[in-house]
Amino acid sequence: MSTSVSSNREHWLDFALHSALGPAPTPSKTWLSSVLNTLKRSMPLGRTPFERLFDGVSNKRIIIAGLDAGGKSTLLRNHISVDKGKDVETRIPYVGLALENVCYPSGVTFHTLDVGGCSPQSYLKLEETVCEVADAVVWVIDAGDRDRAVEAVYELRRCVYSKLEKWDHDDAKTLRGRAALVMILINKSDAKHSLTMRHIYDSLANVCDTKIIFETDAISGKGVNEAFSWLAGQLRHGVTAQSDKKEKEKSIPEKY
Ligand SMILES: Nc1nc2c(ncn2[C@@H]2O[C@H](COP(=O)(O)OP(=O)(O)OP(=O)(O)O)[C@@H](O)[C@H]2O)c(=O)[nH]1
Ligand SMILES: [Mg+2]
Repeated sequence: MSTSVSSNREHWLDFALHSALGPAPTPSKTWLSSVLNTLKRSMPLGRTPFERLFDGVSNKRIIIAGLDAGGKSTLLRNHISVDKGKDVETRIPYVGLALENVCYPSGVTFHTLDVGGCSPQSYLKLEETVCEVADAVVWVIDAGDRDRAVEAVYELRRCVYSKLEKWDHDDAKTLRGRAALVMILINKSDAKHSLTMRHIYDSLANVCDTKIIFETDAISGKGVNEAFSWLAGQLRHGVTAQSDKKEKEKSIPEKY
């Protein structure tokens, strides 16, 4: 894990986090599991094309977050799962936060997280902390739900970027925001009159680069591999979205 739990965090929060996410992913220790992993690596046919995108990435925790009905579970079950959804583990820890998880043998784990609604203050803090301890946050926005676009962007800013927003007046160290690496998916791009990258980029103009935004359709799979291939590349090379200045800006259509 790239980010350690801050020392001044309240004890209940550490406990809730452990309960929600389990221990941080670690490499397999037994000789048998390492032999099996080696065998699995040398037999790539048994793995899905999606899993192969993450070759060379190990022990990373990726949170797939966003408002309800954005398509997080669909992404997890249709694309990330290696066993048609049978390997999706649903965990409802005592805090009541429902998380679905998929874990690859490499230690790359994906967790979905529902954000927003009328959650009590303690949940908001937990959501922010989950984003903070993740190696990457994939924020899913429902492109077909224009009515909640403002809420989706508000929650994204709160959960992922609120430290960044303090930066102008505060401390340069917080420039990267709360999460180490962020990718925004505008999912359901197949929906009629859907939101586009331009809408979201305009709402986030001061806090993110265009290159972290992708349009996806989790049902047909359009755009999904492209987006996660970018994410895997960032994780593989240890580059954070905000610090990689050399990458060319993605061009966004002017009109929407
Ligand atoms: N048209 C279209 N529908 C989608 C897409 N992705 C998901 N859906 C549908 O949207 C609905 C909600 O998807 P879920 O995957 O359950 O969304 P979620 O974010 O997990 O929702 P919660 O678990 O309620 O937070 C389902 O009926 C999906 O079939 C997409 O890209 N296009
Ligand atoms: Mg779901």
